[in-house]
Amino acid sequence: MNHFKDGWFTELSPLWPGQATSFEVEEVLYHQPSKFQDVMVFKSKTYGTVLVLDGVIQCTERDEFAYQEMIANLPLFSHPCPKKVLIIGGGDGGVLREVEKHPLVESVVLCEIDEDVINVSKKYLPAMAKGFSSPKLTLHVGDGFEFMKQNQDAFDVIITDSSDPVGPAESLFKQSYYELMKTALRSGGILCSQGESPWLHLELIKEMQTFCKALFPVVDYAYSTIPTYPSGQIGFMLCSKNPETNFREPVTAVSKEEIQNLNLKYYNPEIHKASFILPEFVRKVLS
Ligand code: SPD
Repeated sequence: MNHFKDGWFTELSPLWPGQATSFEVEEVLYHQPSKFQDVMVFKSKTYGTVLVLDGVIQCTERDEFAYQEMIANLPLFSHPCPKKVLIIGGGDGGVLREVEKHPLVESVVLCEIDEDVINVSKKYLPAMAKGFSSPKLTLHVGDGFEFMKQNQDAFDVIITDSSDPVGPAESLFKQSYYELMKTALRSGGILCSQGESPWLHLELIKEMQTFCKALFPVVDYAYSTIPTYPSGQIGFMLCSKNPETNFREPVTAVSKEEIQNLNLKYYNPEIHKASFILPEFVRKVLS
């Protein structure tokens, strides 16, 4: 599929038929196939540098924080003591940047299958990739399934920062993957996964919610607004092994001063609570 025309990049995919997002391109900085996918980075006219995998936008410098801060902080501020964190995917480093600065996090493992994504991000997206120099980090290049099979009962929080359910990430939206995360979580552990958009994938979200409810005592769904992703919105599936967890009330409400110190641009305790309030057409299906 050719995504470039007349100086514009257009994000086309069968996952959002009949619609597309376009960005005016200043310069293509990198474009090579990796072992797993097509990897591209371009400088856009108004959204800064953009990372694209298999033709799908993963992040732009302008709005990436709306996703990375929420997928990281919704679970971290729902757990009373999130000491050990595992990130599956997240090769651009943005979620890692958010996780490693959380004061209660002592160690983070990032397990990414595609080393090229990490290297490209270090070179072209340094503000996202800066977490890779954290002393809290252990980097594992490999398959998330295999890693979790060998690391059971090991993590307080698991975050799955994946691309969409086609190609390398397809299996990360399936029940068997959630079963594996359950065994890799310690007692009381929490997971948060990229959960697509209710505007486009409500059936998939419902299906995931159904198997999650069979596995975990507490399951909830939140979302963030982000202009770059299809339909301007992306959701998060949250599950807890602790029946007492209430995702809608942060365990610790981060203060205004800490928000400044942590350099948070999207997340605050109010948006944490509000992100679980769903529009009626979604609430009807997911309730
Ligand atoms: N439709 C694209 C969804 C991409 C979600 N993952 C983004 C990775 C950012 N760290």
